[in-house]
Amino acid sequence: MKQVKLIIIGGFLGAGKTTAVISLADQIRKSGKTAAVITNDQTAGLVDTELVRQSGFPTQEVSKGCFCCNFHDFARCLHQLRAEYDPDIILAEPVGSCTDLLSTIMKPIKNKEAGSFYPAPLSVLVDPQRLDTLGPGGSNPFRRPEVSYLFLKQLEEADLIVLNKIDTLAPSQLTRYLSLLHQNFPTAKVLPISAKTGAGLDGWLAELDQVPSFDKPSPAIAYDTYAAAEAALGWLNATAALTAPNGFKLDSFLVSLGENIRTALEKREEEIAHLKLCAIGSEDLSKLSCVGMHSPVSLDRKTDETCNNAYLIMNIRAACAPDKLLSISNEILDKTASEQNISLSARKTDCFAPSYPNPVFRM
Ligand SMILES: Nc1nc2c(ncn2[C@@H]2O[C@H](COP(=O)(O)OP(=O)(O)OP(=O)(O)O)[C@@H](O)[C@H]2O)c(=O)[nH]1
Ligand SMILES: [Mg+2]
Repeated sequence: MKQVKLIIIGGFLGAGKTTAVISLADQIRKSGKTAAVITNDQTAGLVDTELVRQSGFPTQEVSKGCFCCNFHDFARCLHQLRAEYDPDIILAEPVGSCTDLLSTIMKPIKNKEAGSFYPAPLSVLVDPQRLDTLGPGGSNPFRRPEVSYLFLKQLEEADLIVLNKIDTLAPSQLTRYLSLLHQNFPTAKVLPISAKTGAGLDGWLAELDQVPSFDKPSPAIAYDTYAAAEAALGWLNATAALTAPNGFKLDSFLVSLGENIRTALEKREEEIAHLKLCAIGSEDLSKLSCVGMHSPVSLDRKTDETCNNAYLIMNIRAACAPDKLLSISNEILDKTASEQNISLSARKTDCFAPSYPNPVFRM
């Protein structure tokens, strides 16, 4: 069996990793090669896994914590995909609050799994809006300084900094962000792309054919600050069955729910990192994201479906205490469902702050 290329795509919550993974996997498929995907979260019930599966790629989910703290689980998923599908390439999306991937994933893969897998250069995606306050005299990209620390550490270890969402930028903005990244992270290659339109994907794939240099030292990471950043983020994964005898529109329910959660968090001055909602009907799904208080809610995947029954997945990451996040999301879900005469059942909710990162290997 052949050695499989492993492409790790890191970056902060909402940077566009899942969108990029699906676009790259599509591009790989078009080139006649085969791709599989591993998604990752602190707990089960992932919008991302649903989206990747819908795109038709073999998918595994590591859902009991990040790849680095569950390296053996990650390796088991890699081997399972290789044994079942024999893909040319596996794309893996670590949790968006993870850093130190070079020491805790890339080097362990190279040293312990060399017979089966080889890592491509480490890509870290970035949303240009998060860069607005970077640079001399700039303030922190996040209200909480420890979250800003985590965000900058992610970029610092990248072989490839992938400036995503360039479809939203004017040429002068693009030039400014590129030079900001070159100045702040001189050892990384900076690649402008749009995961949405496909711009720049060929160039990125060409860079991913290079062999990463493992000679460069991993950035020093203050684990206590990294842990404080993760702990500052409330994490909510919830699922529920939705029923309405008179029917309801998936898109409009999702938009109302997203807007209402965003407004409720804003009113309480709680900062969204990424709010993701997905409603799955009998034929199609509707999916919405909001990637920060600077951003509106965006219905990324629309369906005109009116249905009587659907399945809802909510993934919210916000700089908010978990108990507060839980009560806000429950209250808003109840209110929005009742306004649209939808009843809720089989509700499951996990809400917590990620625990101290404790990688299996650190090389
Ligand atoms: N305009 C534009 N939007 C994009 C692009 N890539 C992603 N997005 C949007 O950004 C939002 C977040 O995208 P995701 O792919 O879910 O981001 P992520 O990094 O996987 O987020 P997490 O899994 O929470 O860490 C969604 O609304 C996407 O549609 C892009 O190239 N252009
Ligand atoms: Mg994602």
